[in-house]
Amino acid sequence: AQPVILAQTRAGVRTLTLNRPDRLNAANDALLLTLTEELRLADADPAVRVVVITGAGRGFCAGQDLGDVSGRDMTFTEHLRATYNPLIRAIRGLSKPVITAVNGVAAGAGASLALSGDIRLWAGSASLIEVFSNIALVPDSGSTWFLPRLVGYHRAFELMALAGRVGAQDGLRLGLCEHVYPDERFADEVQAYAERLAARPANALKLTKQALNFALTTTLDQALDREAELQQLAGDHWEHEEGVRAFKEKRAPEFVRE
Ligand code: T3D
Repeated sequence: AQPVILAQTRAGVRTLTLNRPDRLNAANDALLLTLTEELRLADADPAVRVVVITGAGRGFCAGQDLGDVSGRDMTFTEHLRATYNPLIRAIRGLSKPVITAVNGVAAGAGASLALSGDIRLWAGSASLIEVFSNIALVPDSGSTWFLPRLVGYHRAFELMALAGRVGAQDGLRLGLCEHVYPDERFADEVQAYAERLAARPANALKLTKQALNFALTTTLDQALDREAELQQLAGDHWEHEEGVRAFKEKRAPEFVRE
């Protein structure tokens, strides 16, 4: 059988490809658990500086595989806690930047996955649908947390209630992605972007991700305190010394050491 996740590393970029193209990469348990495990491995691998999650074929991820739901021996709550929730936590907690490279339609939990990246890059033919209400379910896998923070409560509610399809230009306008690239150049543009990120100071980016994630759920006072703590960890790291030395020597800093 075909592996449900394809994995390859190039120039410090680990690309994890959802690989059920004939189902628009709809997620079964094997795909969810394998992706989560691959993220854990990427986090532990010093050769990996950036992780890309993308889809094979014309879809990114059509959400839960609806062929797998009936006859399941888990409740919805148990299933979410065992599969989707650990995946989204793994992405948000990863010590390296995660790019979600949305090559096509992202629906349901696939939309949540698309939104969960630190950087979201979309192909021109990408789209996002909070499709859950079409099958009378509640948005899950973090959509209720991500989407209102991006577009506000009211737009989020409308997108969820009517399950409208957001195309790439609207996705960019609404802040659901950082960049849109033409389909024919998408894979190359994603790799080039990821390599640019991989050349940045990894320790500083890890701490930046921690600081932002903390700040999203806290007060200014607490965020200021956490910044002061994390700044110590950044300032004590060799990357900081290299950055300052490079500035004084009027050269580009070298943040990648074997
Ligand atoms: O614990 C729990 O289980 C709860 C968790 C819930 C999380 C969720 O994600 S709930 C939402 C589940 N997803 C959906 O409801 C989406 C269903 N799919 C669609 O609405 C459409 O396929 C799309 C809008 C995503 C794309 O439409 P289109 O016209 O581009 O493609 P298509 O023809 O509908 O799909 C192509 C094939 O993929 C087709 O198979 P076929 O006819 O060629 O053999 C279709 O059945 C299959 N497919 C698409 N989505 C799913 C799927 N098969 C299984 N599960 C899917 N989600």
